[in-house]
This record gives sequence, structure tokens and C-alpha cells, in this order.
Amino acid sequence: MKHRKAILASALALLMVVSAAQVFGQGSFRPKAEYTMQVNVGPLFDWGVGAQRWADLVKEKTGGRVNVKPYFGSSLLAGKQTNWYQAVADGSIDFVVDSTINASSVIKSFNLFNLPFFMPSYEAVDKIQAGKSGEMIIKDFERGGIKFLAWGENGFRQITNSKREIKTPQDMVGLKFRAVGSPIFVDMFKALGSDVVLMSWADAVTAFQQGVVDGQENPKSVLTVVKIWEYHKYLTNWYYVLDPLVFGVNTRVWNSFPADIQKAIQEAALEAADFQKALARAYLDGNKSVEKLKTKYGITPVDAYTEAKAKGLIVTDLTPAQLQAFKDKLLPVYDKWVPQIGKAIYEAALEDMKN
Ligand code: X2X
Repeated sequence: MKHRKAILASALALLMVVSAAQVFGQGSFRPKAEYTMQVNVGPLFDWGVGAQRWADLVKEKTGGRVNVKPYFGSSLLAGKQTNWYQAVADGSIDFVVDSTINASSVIKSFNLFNLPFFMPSYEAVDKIQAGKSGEMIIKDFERGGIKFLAWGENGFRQITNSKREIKTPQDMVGLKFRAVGSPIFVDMFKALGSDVVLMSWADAVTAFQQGVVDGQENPKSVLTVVKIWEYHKYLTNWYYVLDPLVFGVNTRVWNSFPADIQKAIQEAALEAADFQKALARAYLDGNKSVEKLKTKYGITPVDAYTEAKAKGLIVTDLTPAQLQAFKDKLLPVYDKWVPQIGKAIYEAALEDMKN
């Protein structure tokens, strides 16, 4: 009997220690040996650099307690980049730095960023992300079970092809393009009289190489890292959509972290995203991002487009009148897609851009 009482007492004492540790955080926190992170591209892309930076900063700011490992090239998804939202939401993957396009079949409001010629500048993008519409989109995004931590940026997507210089919608007719993700891209390319196939990035470069498609659309960093000029001679800067990246973490994983760890991870995400966005915008927003990279982060980025031109890529810029011809052709896409995105979000975004 005495013996039993002693066991009971020590069990009780243990319980008190455990719950005290829970109350005070840290002590009870048993991190996993590794937290996985989904990243669609490789480590050399601005996007991949930003993802690695986040993982490094998390390690630093948590004193090595949280170890996040980026899995590049969608390797945890067998290359199926459009499955990332589901995989992170259901907890098969813990962390993510990935594109809104790749989630836009599931998160319909992400298609706001895919509306053609909707956001005329980086300032417009920033205003949406910081505004009411951004808040509404984040809420929609988080509903499925992912905590949103920061906006990164793949960038304004430009069009390249192997056949001819594109200056007018007429030049697009009959060309076959590779795109990915949301069916809004099928609608856009069809409206321009082109053919389009949706295809993962994992298969895309082979498709360029083999001429299965005549062209594609992607931002600066993606185009220059894959040396697009080896497959496509012509690039037209049409700035038709900007593809933001999301820094996020599975909600249950997030809730498993004590407050100090959450704070460290959140700060790391914002810092890595700020750095990553500057890389994505370098030389495309005047001096702004280049200066930030030099003064705040101590690096001088390469001027990727100038290098690409030196390699023989023919880069075409369009006048406002030339751009208008593309916009006019793509207007019907709004009729179909604004209701899917949500009229309230669309209207809030118009307001945000005015502020
Ligand atoms: O697949 C693409 O085109 C890429 C790399 O830009 C995305 O992941 C959306």
C-alpha cells in the first residue's frame, strides 16, 4: 500500500513538471529531427535562394532547435508542382515556398494575380498584398490548413518562343505554348489564338529542347537560370501577370511550436522574403532592389537580362499602344474569372491599387 502511494506521488510530481513545462513553452517542445519544405524550382533560382535563406534563418533564430530542409524541384511531389497546396495542408509536407500559380486551381482567389494586365507595376502588387484584398486572399488560403507567413515573388512573367518576334496578338496565332496550373492560362492563350498545353516544370525544359512546344512564359530568374536562349530566340516583355510566392507552414505544425519559436520562424520568413523579392526585382524596378541588396544584404546581383541579351536573346519591349492590343483581346477572360476569384476580392484589389 505504501509502495503504491509512493508511485502515485511520483507520477503526480512528474505530471506537474510536464504541465509546467507546457505552460512555460520550450521545455515540452520536442521538435522533429527535420521539417520538410516544398520548393518547385532548384537552389540556383532566386526563389530557391530565398527558400534556403528562410531555412538558414530559422536554424539561426531558433538556436538550431528547428531544422527545416528544402526539397527542391518538387521532389517530394514527384514533380507534380500543382499538388503542393494539398500536400502541405494535409501535413505530408511541413513548410512551403511556392508559387500562387501552382495552387491556383485549388485556391481560386489566387487567380487575381493571373488576371491579364491587372497589376500595372510592382507598386500595385505591393498595395494588393498589403491591402484589404491581400487580407481576403490570405484568409481564403489559410482555410485549408496552412499558416501564411510572407509573400515572396517569382515575378512578372514574360513570353518567349523559338519562331518569331511577338509584337501583336496576331504574332501569337498558331504558336503552341507551355503553361502550368490554373485553367485561366488556357483561356488566355486561346483568346490570343494560340495553342496551349499545361505541363509541369519538371517536363518543360525537355519539351523546349525537343520543340514539343514553340514557347512558354516565365519570369527573369527562371528564364536565365535555364538559359532559355538555348531554346528560344525571342522574348517579349509584356508583364501580363505577376506570380507571387507564398512562405507558409502546415497549421498543425505551426500550432505545435511554442510562441518564441513561432516568432523566430515568422521573422525569418519576412526577412528571407524581403531578400528574395529584392533578388526577383533586381534591375527591373529601377535602382531600388539593387540598392537594397547592396546596402542591406551586402551583395551585388547580376543583371540577368543584360547577360541574356549578350547570349543572343532578342528582347522586345512593347509600347503602351502595342500592349493595349493584347489587353483588348484578353478582356473576355475577366468575365469568366472575376466571379471565380470573387467579385468582392476583385473590387477590393481595385481600391487597394488606388491607395
Ligand atoms: O512552372 C513554372 O512555370 C514556374 C517555375 O514558374 C512555376 O512554378 C509556376
